[in-house]
Amino acid sequence: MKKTILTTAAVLLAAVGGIAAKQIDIVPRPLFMEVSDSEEFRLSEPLALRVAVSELLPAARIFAGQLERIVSFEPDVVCGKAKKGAVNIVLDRKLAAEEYRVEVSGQRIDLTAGSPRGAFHAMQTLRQIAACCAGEGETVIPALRIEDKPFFAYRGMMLDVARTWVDAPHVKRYIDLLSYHNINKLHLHLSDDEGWRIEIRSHPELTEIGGFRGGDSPVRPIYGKWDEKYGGYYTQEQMRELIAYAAARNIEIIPEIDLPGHSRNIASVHPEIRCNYRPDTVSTCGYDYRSAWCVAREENYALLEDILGEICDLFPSEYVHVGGDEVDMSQWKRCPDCQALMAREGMDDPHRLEDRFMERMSAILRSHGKRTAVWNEAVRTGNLSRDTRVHGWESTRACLDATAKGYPTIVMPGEYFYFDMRQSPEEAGHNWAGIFDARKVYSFDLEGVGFSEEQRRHVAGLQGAFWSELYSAHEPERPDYLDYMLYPRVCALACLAWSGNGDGWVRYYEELRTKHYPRMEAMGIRYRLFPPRLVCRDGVCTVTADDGSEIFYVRDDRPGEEFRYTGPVRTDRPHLFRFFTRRGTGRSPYVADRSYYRT
Ligand code: TNX
Repeated sequence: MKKTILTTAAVLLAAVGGIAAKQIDIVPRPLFMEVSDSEEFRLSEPLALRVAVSELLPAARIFAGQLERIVSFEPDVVCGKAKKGAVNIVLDRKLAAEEYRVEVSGQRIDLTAGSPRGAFHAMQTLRQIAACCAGEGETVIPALRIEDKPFFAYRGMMLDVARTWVDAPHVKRYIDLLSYHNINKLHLHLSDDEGWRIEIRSHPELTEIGGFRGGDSPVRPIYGKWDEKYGGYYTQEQMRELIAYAAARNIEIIPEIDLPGHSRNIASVHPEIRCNYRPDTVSTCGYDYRSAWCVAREENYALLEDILGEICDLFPSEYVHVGGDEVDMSQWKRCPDCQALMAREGMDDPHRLEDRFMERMSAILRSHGKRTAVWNEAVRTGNLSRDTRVHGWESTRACLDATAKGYPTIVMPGEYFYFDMRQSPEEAGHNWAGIFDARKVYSFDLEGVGFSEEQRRHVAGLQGAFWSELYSAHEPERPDYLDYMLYPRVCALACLAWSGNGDGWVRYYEELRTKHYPRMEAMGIRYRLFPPRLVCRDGVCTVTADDGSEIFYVRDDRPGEEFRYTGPVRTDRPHLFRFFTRRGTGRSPYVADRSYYRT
């Protein structure tokens, strides 16, 4: 996880060509950076971004739009040979896929990358350089050389759009923000017990009915949405657009259809896919809560072929995720058909049924030219083929187990990377995997938690997750819930996955406060602040804010009133004090955090 930084990237420049000294800060810090004050390049009109191949056009156009906001004119984007006076973007296949170089001289700027994905990073680095060098008048960039590449090829985030519906414009914003953080995979959890979110043209009922719960839907209401029919879904057309939108920002969307458990939604629409027995529904007011596909029912595989066939055609990703988590096997134990199948095949454990089911999913995916990704439970027996990619979520132990068995593994244990967990005991969120903030995310160390060198070779990357059960419940009172849960935890994950945590927390925390907070504020991200720090001695507490901002408090004996904190408080008061900080931008005031602390 540690990486050598050859040269400090934050270089304080001497006055360049009469311009005041500027500091060039690239986040995350590149592997190598050298700045020279001998020459400079002016970003002045007219300016061309010259791309060597047309594949680079979409990302170059996005970059041109970003530059316009910095230099106040829009550069032309053209396809053609590198030239003097231009920003040239070329590919050099000798570099690794996401490896890139930025070279600025007095005559030209050259961005060189191993693939369009690397070129995207080169452009984003130049965007950051331009932003650092911008001021009154022309933007002047000193001669420099940067070499960079990421630590992990897979740097992901999972978003659960099944429990809480997140529409396409919001997913685009989510992609924009992730892309700024060099996250390159978006794992979309498209189906679960509570929702089916992707159109399947051969079975329109899956979304027309299963995309909505409550009201007259056969799918029960849940998660704060009790009184309304609630939901939505992406048409294939919309999803194609999202895929292209993400790809232009170097993000690959990896779809997940969660099987054979977590399937109550599709089972409510197609009850015949369930096991062959009548469940007792008296205690559940007539609702059939069974959530697993019957493994023995042959017709199920035709429906699954229809679904996965369309998913494979729609998504260009190499992998399709088919779930495999938290299967309630008691349904298979009660099913005469599943039992007969087990007896016929000499299986003594229902986990073999899951193996069987997953093997058939893999066969479908393979026939469509795809590879299989699953949650860690699916490889507990170790029977699935070793080209299956495992998402280790339950614990660090589960990730250790998957890598020990030789599976390529995405490391995302809940206790470090589940951003639906609460960030302090007083705040909103789940806590089954722990209570943690960005500091813990940043501290993750493969070696430190016990991965051997051999196991580390099987780690394909890191991923954070946001599960959305609580989102729909919190959304009405807190529309910024998603930002608040994700940021700055995503910043810490992104840093970890791109350049490691070798700097240590103290330095990274400084970077967060001085660089990421203002950046996120400018981007309109409603990030969480660390709660005020409370230091109590001899019954007197002093409170300080993470970013030096003002502190407010409420008292339980005077509800509805907010007070400005001005000095120490005594702990022997009969009241409960709750302290919080608040950040506002001039344009759009918002409360970034209301983390309560008791004295
Ligand atoms: C576990 S992670 C789940 C999800 C929940 C999540 C809540 C996984 C594969 N299953 O169904 O939403 O915990 O943190």
